[in-house]
Amino acid sequence: MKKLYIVSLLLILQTFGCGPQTGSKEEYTDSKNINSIESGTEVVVEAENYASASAPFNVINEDVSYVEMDRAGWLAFDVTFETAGRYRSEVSASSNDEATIWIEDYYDNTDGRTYNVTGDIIITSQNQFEKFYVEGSPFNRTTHKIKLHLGQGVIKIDKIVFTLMKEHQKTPGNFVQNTEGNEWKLNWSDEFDGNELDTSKWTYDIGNWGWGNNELQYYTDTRRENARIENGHLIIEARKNDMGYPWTSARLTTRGKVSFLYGKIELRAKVPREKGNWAAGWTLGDEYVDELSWPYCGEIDILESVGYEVDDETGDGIAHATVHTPAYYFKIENQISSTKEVPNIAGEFHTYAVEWYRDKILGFVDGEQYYIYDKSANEKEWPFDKPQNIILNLAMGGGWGGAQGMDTTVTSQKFIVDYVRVYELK
Ligand SMILES: [Ca+2]
Ligand SMILES: [Ca+2]
Repeated sequence: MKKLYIVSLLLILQTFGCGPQTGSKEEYTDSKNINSIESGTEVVVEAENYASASAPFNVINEDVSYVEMDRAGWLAFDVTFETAGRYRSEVSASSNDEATIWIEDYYDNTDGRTYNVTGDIIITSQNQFEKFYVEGSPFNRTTHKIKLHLGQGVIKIDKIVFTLMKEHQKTPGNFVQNTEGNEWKLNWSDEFDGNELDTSKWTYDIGNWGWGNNELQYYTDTRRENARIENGHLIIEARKNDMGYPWTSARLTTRGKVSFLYGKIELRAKVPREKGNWAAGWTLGDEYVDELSWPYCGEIDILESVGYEVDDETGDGIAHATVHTPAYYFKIENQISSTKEVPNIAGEFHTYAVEWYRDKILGFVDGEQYYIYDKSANEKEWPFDKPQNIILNLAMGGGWGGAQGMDTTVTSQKFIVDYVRVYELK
């Protein structure tokens, strides 16, 4: 899911003219260094207590104390989170012109990467402080070096408040599949029968922080309109202009319930066809807690399909298989992918699978192999001796799904999954 993050990063650079600021000569350091107060599940960061900034912005002390940013730049803070999880990131601010801000995490990371954990937040309040927020930002339990970036406009910033929405759940146990033998035997599955999603197997990833890719959708929590069981199928439905968001959708994960090591992971699915969607069935390492975890945790993309590659008339499209590891991933532009044309990928069910061995990962569509990843020399090439959890989601827009724009006539898109099965060799 992360392969085109670099595109969204470039978009950010182009749109706002601000990116990694490490070369700045203007850096100004405030004498105060008390950046955050942690109380329970709320972390309050007063803007006026910034540790450093791209320029010496004015601190104003009135009824509230705030920082007036009169030009593009950033304020930096050290912020300690006591609980790992998904947070609401809320900024109290005002602006007389529409100011655009975003929050960068781990700005001094050794990989030289930019972690955008909010996406754009537009500040439209005139003359008085109001609260603007996005939800779902992932933060590990540690001290984070964050920057609040102002891309454009003039803004008054009082504070940032991070509120815990969902604590990070460790996965209690995992299925280890045998990899020696002649025949695949079923070990775990969800056939999506019955009337309700089986919550002993799945949980919801929630929020609209952009998911590392500037995506448009808000992933909802336990909402039938976005994720439901119908006629033996899981329906993930993206809905336009819903609940006050441009799009709502759902992202289901087995993280916190069950995870898997080795074996064959198979899903049977139909993807949506219109321009702008990005459907995926994939796995992510259990060690993922926040954006710094990736790609060290490893990722295996079993099926990815983007709507602009699907023919409107025939429904023909393209399946993508990829793995991401510390040695091979998008940022260094060497991730190892393969594609396969799939007839009527949107109109008919097809079966997508990976076979995950101790030294290689193979990808299949309808039983035909089209992908191999066989680099297992060291931990950087092969983070795949640790459990991965399964994720099913339908994104809208973003660096890849939205790369050719959105079909503006579409108000609903459905990713339909018949089953997910995990097998081992016997
Ligand atoms: Ca303040
Ligand atoms: Ca089924």
